[in-house]
Amino acid sequence: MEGNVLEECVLELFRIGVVKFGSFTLKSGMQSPVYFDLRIIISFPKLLETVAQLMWEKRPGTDYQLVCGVAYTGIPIATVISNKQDVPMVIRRKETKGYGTKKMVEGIYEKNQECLMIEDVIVSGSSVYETVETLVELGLEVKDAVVFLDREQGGASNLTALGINIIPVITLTELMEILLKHGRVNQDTYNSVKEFVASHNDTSIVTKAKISCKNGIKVTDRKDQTFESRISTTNHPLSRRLFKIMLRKKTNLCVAADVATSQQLLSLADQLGPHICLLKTHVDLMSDFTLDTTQELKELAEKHNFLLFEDRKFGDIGNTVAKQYSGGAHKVVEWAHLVTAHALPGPGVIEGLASAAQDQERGCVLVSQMSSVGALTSNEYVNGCSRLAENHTYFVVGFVSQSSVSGDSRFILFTPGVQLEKSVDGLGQQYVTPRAAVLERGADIIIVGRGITQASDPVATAITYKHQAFSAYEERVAGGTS
Ligand code: S5P
Repeated sequence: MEGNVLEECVLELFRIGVVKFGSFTLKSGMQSPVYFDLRIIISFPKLLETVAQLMWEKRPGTDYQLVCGVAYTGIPIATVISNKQDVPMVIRRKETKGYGTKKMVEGIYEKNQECLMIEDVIVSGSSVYETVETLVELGLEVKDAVVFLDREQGGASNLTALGINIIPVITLTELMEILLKHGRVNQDTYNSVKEFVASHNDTSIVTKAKISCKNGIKVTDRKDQTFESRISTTNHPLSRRLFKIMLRKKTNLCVAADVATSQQLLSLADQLGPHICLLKTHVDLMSDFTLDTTQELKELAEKHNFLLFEDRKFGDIGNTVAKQYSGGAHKVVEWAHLVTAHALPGPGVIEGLASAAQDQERGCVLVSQMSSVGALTSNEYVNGCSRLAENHTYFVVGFVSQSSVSGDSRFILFTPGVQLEKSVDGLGQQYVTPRAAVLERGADIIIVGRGITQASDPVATAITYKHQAFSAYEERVAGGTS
């Protein structure tokens, strides 16, 4: 009986346009071939009642004293359940009101009351978790969440790992089977959704307590782990070296030596060497840069214990970047430990660079976000970079970014656009302070160019940046950001 009601309900939801096929960007930035928009159900009161009834029948417990719908679509469903079953309801606001009682939760409740969560669709499970977190902070007991549709993208296992029992009325696969069986979709559409589900099931949740949960396994967020502990989690030898250098020299400063001559570069490298973990170059800015310069640069890097980072931003097909990296006038692969690369070409750019590196200890940093005004690095692009990195940890060391694009402690985040004062230059560069870069934007390493190279006393200025950035890192791992 329930099977028929469910099938009819799914067909009706399809008829009114709740299920859409095409190309959709989800809240997380993920691109999906299917979208489930249950919001419109408020325009179909009878169908809303059926959905609410199907969800209520799935409740695992017997004595809930409250129901709570996750904003927004969970709220009207929970309202119907509350009304029909005579169970009081609470609502958790998305933002605290700036006036009145400033309450996060509306409705009357008492500590230790058991509350059933109601949500329309889960992807990672983060919306459910955020709501549960607030209710639990107020002393309510929340163990069970009924969702109408589980998109099977890791949300259920993430929530289970965080102690929430998640019960879907239907999974995306089951929904697609019903639509296929009744001829509402063809086999190709069915297959494309199945493929999507199989390849996009590794979503994650980061909790307020900074525990993140990925693939159903709890892990502490990158930002809260010490460089020391990350030495053992990363599998890239250059990341391990960088962590060790940063700890030994107490510096997470990378200087961008964007100068015009080899002499200026070598002189900066020697003066600033004791205070940096990395020296970033754009050797194509110099007219006189030769392989002799690289020899001297390598000696200075040895002498002061820092790594060399050529910011070439490789961004072509694998075959081309492999030749650009190993050949040309600069033979970058022979002297630069790290290079930057754009993720735009896809995996080929990393594989091309890695093939040219052969067995030398080399790595790349993917440009995930840029510091310039109007950068086109959308959420989808950022997520794509993370997936590329996760699949190429043998070569990708981390990301150039402006926010905490990854909670994965194996990756190092490099943040440029840093000066002692928040400001802009005349060509779209935007600056934040070293403290903001580390504490608010999640940088592990700050990249500073003109703030140091054009200072009247570059060494003294580098020391100021070094102290500010490293103490912000120490504060962060000590729990200072919460
Ligand atoms: O988004 C970015 C990425 C990079 S690598 N924004 C940046 O500014 N960079 C580089 O960082 C840029 O090419 C330059 O070498 C350095 C910033 O220099 P500054 O003088 O503005 O501090």
